[in-house]
Amino acid sequence: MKILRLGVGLLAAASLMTSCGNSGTKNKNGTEGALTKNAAEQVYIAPGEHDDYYAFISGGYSGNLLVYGLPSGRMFKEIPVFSQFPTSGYGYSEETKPMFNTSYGFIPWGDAHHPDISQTNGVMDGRWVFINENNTPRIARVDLTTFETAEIIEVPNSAGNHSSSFITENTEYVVAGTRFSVPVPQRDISIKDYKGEFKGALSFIGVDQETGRMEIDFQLLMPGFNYDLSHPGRDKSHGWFFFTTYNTEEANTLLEVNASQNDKDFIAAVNWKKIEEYVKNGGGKMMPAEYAHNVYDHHTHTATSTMKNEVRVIDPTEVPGAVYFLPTPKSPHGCDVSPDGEYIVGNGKLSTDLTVHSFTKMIDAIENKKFDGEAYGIPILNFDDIHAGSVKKAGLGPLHTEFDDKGNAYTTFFISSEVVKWELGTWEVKDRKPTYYSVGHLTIPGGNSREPDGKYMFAMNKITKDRYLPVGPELEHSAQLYDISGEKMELILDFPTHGEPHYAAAIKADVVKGNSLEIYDLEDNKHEYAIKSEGEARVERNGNEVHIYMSTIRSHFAPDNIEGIKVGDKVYFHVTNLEQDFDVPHGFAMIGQNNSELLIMPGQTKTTTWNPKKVGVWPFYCTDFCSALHQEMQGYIRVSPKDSDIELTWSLGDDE
Ligand code: K7E
Ligand code: CUA
Repeated sequence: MKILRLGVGLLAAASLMTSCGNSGTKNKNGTEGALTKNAAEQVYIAPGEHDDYYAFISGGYSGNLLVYGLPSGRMFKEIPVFSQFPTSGYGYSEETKPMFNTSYGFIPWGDAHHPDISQTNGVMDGRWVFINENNTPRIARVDLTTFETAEIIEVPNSAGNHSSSFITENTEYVVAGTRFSVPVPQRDISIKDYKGEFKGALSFIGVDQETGRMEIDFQLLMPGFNYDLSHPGRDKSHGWFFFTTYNTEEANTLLEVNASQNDKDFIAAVNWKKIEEYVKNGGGKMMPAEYAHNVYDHHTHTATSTMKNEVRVIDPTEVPGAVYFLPTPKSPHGCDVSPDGEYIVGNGKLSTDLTVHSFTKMIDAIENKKFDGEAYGIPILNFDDIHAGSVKKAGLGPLHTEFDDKGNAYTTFFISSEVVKWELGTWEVKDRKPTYYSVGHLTIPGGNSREPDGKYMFAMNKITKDRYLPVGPELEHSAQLYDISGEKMELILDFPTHGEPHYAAAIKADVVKGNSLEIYDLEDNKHEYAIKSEGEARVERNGNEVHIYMSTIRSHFAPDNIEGIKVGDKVYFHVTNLEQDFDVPHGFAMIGQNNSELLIMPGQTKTTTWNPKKVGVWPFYCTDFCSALHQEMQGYIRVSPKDSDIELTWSLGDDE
């Protein structure tokens, strides 16, 4: 890796010297001093100024979604999605625990890969971000008024929910595909019976246009390949969805060898409009399937979880014209569609060429029934009939492709650690720039829509090594921002990301920022334990359950002294933040709590529990520095023995 970097660095330096012909000090990227200064200006956002774009970068194995600004690379927020987050109490508070309910029980962690932003007419509209969980298959929806997770739906009959969560042109569907095929329904069979017995489910999850609510409309039960990535058709190919497959060999052991035998795997082309129609006419069949659907309501500030017990499944061979296989070399990873919907790029990670299929040619071949056999009853098209062109010897290990607004495509190459710019139609390579190091995905704002924005591109790298000050063996990953407005790409910024940044979705800030909420309206707080004023603060005992209706306002809790709690009680703190000013949260933490603190936004109610185990007088306090008298924001709870007859009392100030 080191050798490679030096090699490319020298090349870059050499080309700069010949093109500019001037001398100057060179930094370790091989760029010249004056250019470096220019790059700094390009990413500089003056204090108090705002960035031009939001970037939503997946947190990978952190399970979360990170919000960054571009071009500065500054991080604004970590949105907890699939993982417990003690910073806010997400997944620990009573209100948010139901978000982690699944058919496997409570799952406190997830592996998030591909965020995608909602669209209207093929253009990003900034209402919601969807993101997949790979390990225990789920799709989440983040609301971009609150920047909080609003919904999580489990995907049954799936494993390794990887070719997800991509959005159709009008957010009709968020689509999820299974990476690991599994027995459907799950049952106790030999792994050797893989071939024919295992299925790959492609799930089409409908999205309600008013509320954003998700429901699984249907699952297509495909042959037992690995469905790796996907993208929707758009514009002329709207109504289709494309999925890369590997392991069409259907191997179940040593896949690194056994799943690399076939010269070509497939891109599966799915005509979802046709299947939608079939379903509307009663097609498909309901099969028993257990999966959780969890919804957070920001009026009640509470999530509910519902267990579903059936799902509609479709056998692709029963819907003529619904699915075709496009032969594609060789174990493709990314599957990307050009802004006009004409080109489908298959990034064959074991091929030296990038393969591009033509949607027009595909339709033509289908209409003329030019098939080259079938797999499990699904017609296979002829490679030559659908092939638009190939980018020859573009690099090593192509992974993902994005597009600009000038007819160019940008592909990442993992093995040769570079981004290559090439032209749609001529398939000519126009530029290549090294990435430091081993790039995975890349993102262009609006890149997965009809209207990409050709100003910036950022690469998300798997290896960080020497890019930042060393921090021991475990490093954050690194992203690199390039200016792509000119003929040649220019590296202008490195910035660290948190977790593993598989993919990111980015959008013009103007589309989103005006909708962002500042506070929750206290009057509108419908939480069942909310109080609207200090006068309503109280403590109620019900057997050994104690409910404390507590409020916060600068700079005290009400009540702040409580007596009559006993060892063995289960104490619920229902804390309402009465503030109605922007950016005045209060926190709550109790000594010896076995869960996490709460961070409560203005107008919001959150609940945490505490099991007092020891007799004594125990403090609680506000964890967020909320005013000059924040350190005074505290209280005490007296805990008496189990059999004590101390009366339950509470107080604030002199009203004892
Ligand atoms: Cu990291 Cu999109 Cu999960 Cu490729 S995937 S790198
Ligand atoms: Cu409230 Cu500190």
